[in-house]
Formats: sequence, structure tokens, C-alpha cells
Amino acid sequence: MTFRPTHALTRGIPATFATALVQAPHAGPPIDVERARAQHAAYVAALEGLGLAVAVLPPDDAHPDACFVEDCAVIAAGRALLTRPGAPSRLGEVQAIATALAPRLPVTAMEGPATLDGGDVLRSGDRLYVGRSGRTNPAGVAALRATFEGAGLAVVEVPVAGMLHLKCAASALDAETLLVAEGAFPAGTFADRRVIAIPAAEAYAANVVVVGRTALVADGHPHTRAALEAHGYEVVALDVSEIRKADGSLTCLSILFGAG
Ligand code: CIR
Repeated sequence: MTFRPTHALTRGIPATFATALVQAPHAGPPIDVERARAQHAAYVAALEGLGLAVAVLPPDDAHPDACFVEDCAVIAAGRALLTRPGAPSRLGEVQAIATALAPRLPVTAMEGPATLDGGDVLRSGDRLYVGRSGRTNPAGVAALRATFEGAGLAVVEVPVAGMLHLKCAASALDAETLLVAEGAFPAGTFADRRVIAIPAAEAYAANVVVVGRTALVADGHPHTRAALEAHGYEVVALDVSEIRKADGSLTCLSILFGAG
């Protein structure tokens, strides 16, 4: 059964967002924080337009990356695993997420030395793919297994190289189907899943938020839009230029949950 979220947890863009972590400096103008805030507001409105109840936590100026809530918790099978993000500067982001989630569902916390970023966890039906990236270590993968394998989810490791997180180049459309950028992962990685491939040049757009048959997609990726529309999805394109400058994409900005 395809997971259909009913709620989203998000967090506002901090005043310090221009100092968010980046893998490599970006060419062009620096992050425009006010523009990032407008893009974030449009994202929240788009989630609400999909029928989700959206909570927006206040920004945390002490943590420039705190708007990327996805990295702080993994929710599946009616439970939440609070992570320990792999960047030390992000560890302090988790407490606010814990406080927000604890009244809603059972929560367990990862313990050191485990690290895991939620951006490395891709739910696909009864499977959790987990990227072994620079942010997610073997103890983090073990914690994911310990939390979710008893709940009927199989945990499958995927090597991640040349990108920040697994979901930088792949996301789930439904319980069997993944949207994946060509060449981003070793051949056969998603062998028993239906894969809709998009060109490597549009890899950034492989990260989509899907609710039912609607996909939120980063603006300016015509091949991805066409591929999704050809498979019956309605595409809502969002301008996320400033989010992208901080190495963020669409899924990073929310934690979705609901039945399943
Ligand atoms: C970081 O480097 O941690 C942030 N600047 C970007 C995090 C993006 N998160 C995600 O893809 N899940």
C-alpha cells in the first residue's frame, strides 16, 4: 500500500541561513534569505494545497541548517527514530523535532557514535533504502534496522558517492516506483523496483514530494516534468533556488507522516 501522509512538520528559514553548510561553494550570488523565506512559504502553501496539516516550527538562528527537518527524524510504521545528524553543527537541531513529535507518536532516540541523516532514508513500500553517505555511518544504519525491522520494514543499504544524500538523486512516487537520476547509483541498485529514470543533467529534480498523484518538483526541469506527466502525475513546480544553494531540496524541508 502506498503511504499517504496527512501531516507535515516544517521549520522556518533562520536569519543565519546564508551560512548553511555546503559541500562546495556555489557559483553566483549568495543566498538571499528573504527570498528563501518566500520559497519556504510557497512550499508550505503547496503542502497545504495537497491537503496536509502543516506545522511550522519557529526558525532557529543558532542552527543555520535547521529548516532541513527531514534529516532529524525518520518516521515509518507509526514510530519515529530521532537521528543524530552526521554534521556535528546540526546535532542541536534534533531536540525541537523531538518535542514536536513526542506527543504524536512513539519516539526513540539514536545514540552515539551512530550518525544518520534522514535525507539518506528512502521509503519504498515495505523497504527502507538507506544511503551510506558521508553523513550516515554503519552504527546509524544499525539503529535504523533496530527500530524498523521489527515493524516489518526491510532495511537495504545503498552506497552513496558524489552527492550529499541518497535522496539527492532518488525519491519514491508510490510503493513500487522510484524516480531516479541516471548514473547516480550502481547498476541494479533498485533492481526489483519500477524505476522512472531522468537525465543526469536534471538529477536535482529526482527529489520530489509526492502526495497521491501530485508531485512537487523543482522548477526548471522539463524532462522530469514530462516524465512525471507521462506517468499520470500532476506536477506542481516550485522555485527553490535559494534552498538549493544550501544543498537542500524539496524533501529536506519537511517530515511527512500519517497512517502507515
Ligand atoms: C547540510 O549540509 O546538512 C544542509 N546544508 C543541507 C541538508 C539537506 N538535507 C537533505 O537533503 N535531507
